[in-house]
Amino acid sequence: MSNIKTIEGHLNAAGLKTAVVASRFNHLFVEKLAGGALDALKRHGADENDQTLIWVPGGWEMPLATQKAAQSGNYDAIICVGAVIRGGTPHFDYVAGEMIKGISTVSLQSGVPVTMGILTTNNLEQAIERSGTKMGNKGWEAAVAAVEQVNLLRQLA
Ligand code: INI
Repeated sequence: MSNIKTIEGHLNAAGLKTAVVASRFNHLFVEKLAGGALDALKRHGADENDQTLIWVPGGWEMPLATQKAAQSGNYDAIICVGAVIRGGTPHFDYVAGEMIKGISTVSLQSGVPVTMGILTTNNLEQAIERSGTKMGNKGWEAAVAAVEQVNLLRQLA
């Protein structure tokens, strides 16, 4: 293994310009995810002045705003945070499916790393667990993934 050329991203966020795109729907959870993402960036060396927080109404609106942010050229990476919680109708599937497919398309088409800190849960308890309690904070994890991905892609360019 030691002779194998290995390329991987480091976790130093110094100088990185990032946007956190957050959906207001289920705000109780999403504000924790957004806070977790911003905290992770800061703790990995990013400057607060290089961070932007963009609020969209709901997950449905996330792909277009993320696309605009990616096209602006202002950000090295975009971290999407949101929460879709299953209800009694198929609404969940439409919103979750489109928002996640949409941000993935933005990333592939723009070349800007977009990471996914979006909860798709069956109930409120699962959302609580993943927004800063016993299962961690998915916003924090998505921010760390963004830092790693930016630093990886710079080596692949
Ligand atoms: N938006 C979410 O981000 N999460 C949800 O769980 C959700 N549910 O379940 O309805 C949701 N709906 C709103 C949607 O994203 C749009 O904002 C709305 O339809 C207006 O276009």
